[in-house]
Amino acid sequence: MSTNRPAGESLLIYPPFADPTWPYVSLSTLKGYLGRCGIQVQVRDFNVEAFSYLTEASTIARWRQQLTARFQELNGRDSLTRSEQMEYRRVAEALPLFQDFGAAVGTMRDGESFYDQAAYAAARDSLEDLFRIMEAVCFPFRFTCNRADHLVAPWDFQLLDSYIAGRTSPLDQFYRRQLAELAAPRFVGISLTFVSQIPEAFYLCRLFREFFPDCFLMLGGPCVDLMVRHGRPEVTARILGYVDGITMQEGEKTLEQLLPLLAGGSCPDPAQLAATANLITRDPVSGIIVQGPLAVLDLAESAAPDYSDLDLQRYLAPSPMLLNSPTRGCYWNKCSFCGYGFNQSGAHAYREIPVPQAVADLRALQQKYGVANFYFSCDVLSPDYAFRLAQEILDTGLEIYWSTDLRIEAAYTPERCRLLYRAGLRAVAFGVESGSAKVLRLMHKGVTPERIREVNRHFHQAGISTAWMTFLGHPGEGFQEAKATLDLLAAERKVVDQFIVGTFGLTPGSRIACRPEEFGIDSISFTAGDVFRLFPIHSDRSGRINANDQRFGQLDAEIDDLSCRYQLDHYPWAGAISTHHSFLYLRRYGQRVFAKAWPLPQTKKQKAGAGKKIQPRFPLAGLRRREEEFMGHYLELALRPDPETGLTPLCFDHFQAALDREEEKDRR
Ligand code: B12
Ligand code: SF4
Repeated sequence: MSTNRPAGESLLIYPPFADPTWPYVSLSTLKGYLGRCGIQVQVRDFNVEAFSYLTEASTIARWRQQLTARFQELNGRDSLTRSEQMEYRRVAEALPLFQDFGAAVGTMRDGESFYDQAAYAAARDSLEDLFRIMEAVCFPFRFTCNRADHLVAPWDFQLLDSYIAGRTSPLDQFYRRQLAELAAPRFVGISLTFVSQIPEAFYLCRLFREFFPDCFLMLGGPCVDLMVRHGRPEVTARILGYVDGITMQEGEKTLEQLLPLLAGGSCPDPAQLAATANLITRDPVSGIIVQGPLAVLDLAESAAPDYSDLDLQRYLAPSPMLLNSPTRGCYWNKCSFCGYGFNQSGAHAYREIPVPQAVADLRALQQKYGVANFYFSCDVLSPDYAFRLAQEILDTGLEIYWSTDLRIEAAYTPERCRLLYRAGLRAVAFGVESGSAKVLRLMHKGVTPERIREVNRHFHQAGISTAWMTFLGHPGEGFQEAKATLDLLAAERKVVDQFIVGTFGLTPGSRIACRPEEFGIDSISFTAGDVFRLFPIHSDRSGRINANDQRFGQLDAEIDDLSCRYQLDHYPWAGAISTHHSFLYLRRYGQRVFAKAWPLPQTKKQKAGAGKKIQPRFPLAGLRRREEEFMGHYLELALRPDPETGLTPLCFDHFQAALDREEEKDRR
């Protein structure tokens, strides 16, 4: 940290890769609050700006040239190393996918073609093709709207350093262009919300440090909070090698206290930093890492999010929809598998923005940005709060449409659900989790299958689209219990408008992770590369279904049977739960729009290879098979815990060594 700071702007940056269909809420929420305190900050959504760069004709032309050259080079060889084989297949498969991506973006933003299901599906497929091209360009890294990872190794500092030093990011040029145009900022805060933002967040930290060595650089957001809270002991110090400070939990009080300390180019006394709420810094003299006192925001002090720095037309949707968080935390906070938000700290309890203030915020957002659609971006609303909010919306004549997550509660009677509908609620997502009474008890979910069925019907019959989020494999779940979930879904199919059947994943900080023995979990381990401890691996003796169980196939078949009756998709597309696109489709075509298959997209892609046939010298199907076999064997070894360290060996280095051994074998 330098003692000579520029007196420029304070920037808050939202990095790729995340959903480009609407602006995320965290930084605009901070800007709204700080504005109320008289502190100016500028928000930049690099995620959506990057999407424009990625679909620009010049970017695509450059990549096409690059991949064509690479293909010719590899295709001219007599043999390829194992890694080259993997790259070659991706390059050869990507070359025919070049097309006019601007047209796909145009469809997503167009008020007519967006709602043409076949045109929409074609545009969505085009954008997925773009990600496949990026996978070839950036091999061995992969990117989508909610993924940015290595072929197999989790992000650790070694992998991050090599990604950054190799200037591997597909956005390197874009970032350099943006940073070159900036006047030296005095403060840059980067939000690390999702795992899929890890590489670009750290990439940006390094670039900002290179361009503006004197600015105060900081990371905040739920993902970095998780990394520091659960990561290996050295993680905090290593992150502080990238930035001057890390904000844990909420950022309002941190920035309210920190930014005035940086005003006018002054350099804060380390003692002042150490006393700043929720802030982690390193004392420059002693090198000791210090954390400021915990601060929890009283939501009566909050302000409406301020989206004024963002160009809402830029997002991938025909009309804007805004996120707003009238509550924080969860009033239930008992579910066994959940480490949601920051509830586990105990200090971050369920809080609500007073109803009149929340409705005034919504009205202000509607007037300022001309939006009708809102997503209430919260863990949950309590029923009482939801009813009061709905009544206030009606009483004050606010005309909005909204979507949110709610808990299944007896309070949601038919009459109350009709009230919510009249107040604009059009889509709700429930954490149903299981259809088995036994598993729901194990989960401490506080609901029964009967209650789920009843409450869901009340919402559905009121005209509100209902989405069920379920998963299989909770510790203690056997075949019968897993089947009960699918049976419940099948039985209620006519009144369930969207669903997802996920697989249990152990969440750091959850009750199961903290008290594994209570749930029959034998051991919890991590891969050697997972220094942030984001992906615990567990083994249990509780009769859980596993892939070797023949009945597993039966469950898969049931899921397939259910899914083919719906039009489901992954984030952020129409068909996924709680996405902007899904909400627009639900509003246009009604509750059941995803409860039937859509027409197939017309194949109107303009293939790049047109006229120029690509003739792979090495058979692509054979290469795919070899890669799958290699990965299968590799992962079997790489995910086996070492009895001494308790870690499984998977990490970037270990994978590279396995590749080298394979190449050695091939040479012999
Ligand atoms: C609503 C929600 C969603 C919505 C909307 C998300 C969207 N638009 O992209 C939906 C349902 C679509 C969703 C989906 C997913 N979500 Co979600 N979601 C949430 C939830 C419940 C609320 C988010 C919110 O609005 N909070 C309110 C705002 C004001 O708080 P905030 O964002 O945390 O910001 C505050 C602080 O973090 C801090 N801060 C943030 N950035 C910065 C930066 C600086 C510089 C500073 C100083 C401070 C600071 O200050 C802010 C104000 O106090 C959170 C849990 C939670 N309680 O936060 C999970 C959460 C964000 N989701 C999570 C996940 C994993 C996902 C999914 C990947 C799930 C999946 N497997 O598919 C998807 C990915 C979607 C995507 N975008 O790609 C994780 C993210 C962490 C992680 N492990 O990656 C969270 C934290 C839940 C968890 N603990 O696991 N999600
Ligand atoms: S799963 Fe939902 S209801 Fe359960 S504790 Fe987590 S946020 Fe609350």
